[in-house]
Amino acid sequence: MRFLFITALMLLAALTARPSAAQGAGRPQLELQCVSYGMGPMLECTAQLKRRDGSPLEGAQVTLGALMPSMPMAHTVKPMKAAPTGTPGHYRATLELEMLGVWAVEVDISGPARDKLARNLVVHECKGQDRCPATPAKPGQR
Ligand SMILES: [Cu+2]
Repeated sequence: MRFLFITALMLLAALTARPSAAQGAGRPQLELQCVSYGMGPMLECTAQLKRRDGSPLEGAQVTLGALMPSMPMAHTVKPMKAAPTGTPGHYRATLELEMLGVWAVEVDISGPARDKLARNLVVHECKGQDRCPATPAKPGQR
């Protein structure tokens, strides 16, 4: 009986320890800021990546891509390798989109962390020399 109890305790400890251990290695946190400009339109995005502990995720290989959730297969936007900006954990690339509207921008991360994250953004028309921030799409907005 005592043996069973100890086994159960150890099992419980293993189960509860698992999530925090996974979080330590865990998924990076992404903040994605994009601006559109010009014809295309072009979309310049800066992915700001942090580890779970809040420190910048440096030395990662980051690739940005985009697709239109409402038009699967309709677009073939070339994925672009994002370059470090000089600010730790920040990576930037410019995508050539084919139309305005809601785009899912995908952030592919490898190196110290491996993950694929995406954000749905509304890419607005931007006239002349302006640069216009892409805004978060509402849930279900396409
Ligand atoms: Cu489209």
